[in-house]
Amino acid sequence: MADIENRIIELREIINYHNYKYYVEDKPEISDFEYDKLYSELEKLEAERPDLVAPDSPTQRIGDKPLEGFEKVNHAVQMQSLQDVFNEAELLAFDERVRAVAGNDIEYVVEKKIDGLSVSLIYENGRFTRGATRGDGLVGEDVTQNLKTIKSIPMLLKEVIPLIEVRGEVFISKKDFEKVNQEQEGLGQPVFANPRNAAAGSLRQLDPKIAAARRLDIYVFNIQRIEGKNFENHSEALEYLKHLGFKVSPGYRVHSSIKEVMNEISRIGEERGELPFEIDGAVIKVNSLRQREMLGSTTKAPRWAVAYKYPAEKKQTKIKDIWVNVGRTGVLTPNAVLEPVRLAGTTVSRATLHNMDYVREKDIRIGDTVWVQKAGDIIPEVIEVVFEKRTGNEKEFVMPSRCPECNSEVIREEGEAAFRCTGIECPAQLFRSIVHFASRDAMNIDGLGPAIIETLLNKGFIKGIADLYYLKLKREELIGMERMGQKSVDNLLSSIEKSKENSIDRLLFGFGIRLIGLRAAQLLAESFESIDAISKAEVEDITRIPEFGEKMAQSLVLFFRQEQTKDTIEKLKEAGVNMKSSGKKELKDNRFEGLTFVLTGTLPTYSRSEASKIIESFGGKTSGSVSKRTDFCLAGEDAGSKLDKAVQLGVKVIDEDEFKKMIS
Ligand code: 0OX
Repeated sequence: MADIENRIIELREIINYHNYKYYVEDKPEISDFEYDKLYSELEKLEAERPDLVAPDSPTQRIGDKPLEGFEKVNHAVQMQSLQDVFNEAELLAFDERVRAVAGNDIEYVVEKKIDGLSVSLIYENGRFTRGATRGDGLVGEDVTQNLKTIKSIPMLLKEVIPLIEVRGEVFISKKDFEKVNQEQEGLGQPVFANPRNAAAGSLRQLDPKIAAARRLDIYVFNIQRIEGKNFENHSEALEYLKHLGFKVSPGYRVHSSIKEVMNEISRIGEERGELPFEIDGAVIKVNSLRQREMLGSTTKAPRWAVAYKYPAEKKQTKIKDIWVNVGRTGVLTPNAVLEPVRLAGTTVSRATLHNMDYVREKDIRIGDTVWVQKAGDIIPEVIEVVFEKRTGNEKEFVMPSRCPECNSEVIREEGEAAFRCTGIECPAQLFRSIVHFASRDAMNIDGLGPAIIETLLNKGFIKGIADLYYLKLKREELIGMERMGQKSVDNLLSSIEKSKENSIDRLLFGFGIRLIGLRAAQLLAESFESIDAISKAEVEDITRIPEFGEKMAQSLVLFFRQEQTKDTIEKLKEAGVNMKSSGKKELKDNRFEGLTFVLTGTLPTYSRSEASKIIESFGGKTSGSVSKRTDFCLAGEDAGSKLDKAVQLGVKVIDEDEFKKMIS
């Protein structure tokens, strides 16, 4: 019995040692195979003796239950932020301020500023007990379970001390970031824009198994609080953190002048691209803890430290071609295909050109040599043309008039930079269009949420909204799908079936036609007798509807002109989806169509608003002032200047009796 216990303790120590060698020092002493053997021996023994499984055993890094949410945590010591400086002059000003308070004998520590997510780790009696995100510096979130999956975070310290809280930056290496994004793509999930987002997203995963799979790492750079120990300076504290088993801020150095600091900053700037992790600057800290106390802090940031931010890296390369990407909202974005160039540690062969206005303003052409930069985020952009390198053989780029994904017409609205595809079945937009189609204000299809839609699309069950109404033919296959039992499939099919009876305003709104919102869809449904009638309407027919402007009408006409729209409507019709307005509106009397009335004075029986409603219900318009375009002035008692003006302009003046005759 005691043998098992001893062996368990021994194995934990051996495994912890090799974890340290591998994950902290990056100097493994045994092969993965040998490591795995030790690990599975420990797992086996712990399975035999569950009473001996300690929470800090190396086998317990990945908790088995996802969390419901994260608890809030009050930081005992504020997790301060850093003030930024952007150039040498600002750095010198910082040095001046420091020396004015703390004297001329100053040492600085320069660290790389890791671009990740700040966390605090608490150890009680040498054991890791709680880890939290920075949050706003005062209150963060308890992410202990996910932090435990980071192998470079020691579960047990090499020296047992009563209490220590340290601060570090959780990050993901450039290589692992690319792997994570490949995996995301494989799963049909959105990719992360940069390693920092990937690290933050992973640390905030409720399921620790997902967090564990993300290969997070940490660099520790500060002691927030400690009991029973004193240091004179920061570098001493960092050495002590190393001694405790932490992976400490890499390659930090102590400098005795701001000149040396500046050289170090330049050196880091040069090696930046080749580092295995992303940095967003360098941190300059006063080394002496006594001097730090003299300097103190503002409400947010210490006065004894600053972050030097490097300008975005940029390089010259050539644009081989410009192609167009269609986003999920249908917006067409021009992208430059580049001659590959190394930039901030990765090979860049594509860069965004944002939109057509940008391309014109900067006069960017195919064949141009351009400056490319990677700003804070990882997506590279073309920033300007090197005009000296123009040969005259460059070609201007023209936005295609048809969508490269689905061949529908591409439109650009007045005053908008974006070009958009109008295809209702455009594969690039399909997910969003179906989510909208099924949503509550549109076809209101119960049980057809984004997750199911995603699966239906991925498995090829649907290629457009009309296919939803043919899903019932694939009932058996649907039942075989992940997370879809017989009951939920039948419920879903019956909600789809039910939606066929919806009024056409829902269908119209569900099409997601640009500029046609809920109200416009209702007005259309009231003014036309069927979808067919709407699809045949001309711009002038539509602008007759009060509240409809030219742009809305054009958007509608363009939509119904598309082949994809026609096909979709045909399929919907065949499936039995309602295409007719509700009865009463079909009898609509438009005798005042195109006529404008001005009301003035008090009418014997109608109030003004009653009279206006009557006019509008017959398709007419009312206006507040008389002009040459006024057709009738409906005047009552005490009519004032409007009546005078009507007479003056020769507008026909009528009283209530005549009005009643007109509507009888
Ligand atoms: C980093 C980093 C961040 C301590 C006092 C205020 C900021 N991202 O690498 N913060 C700090 O320092 C804290 N140091 C760093 N190296």
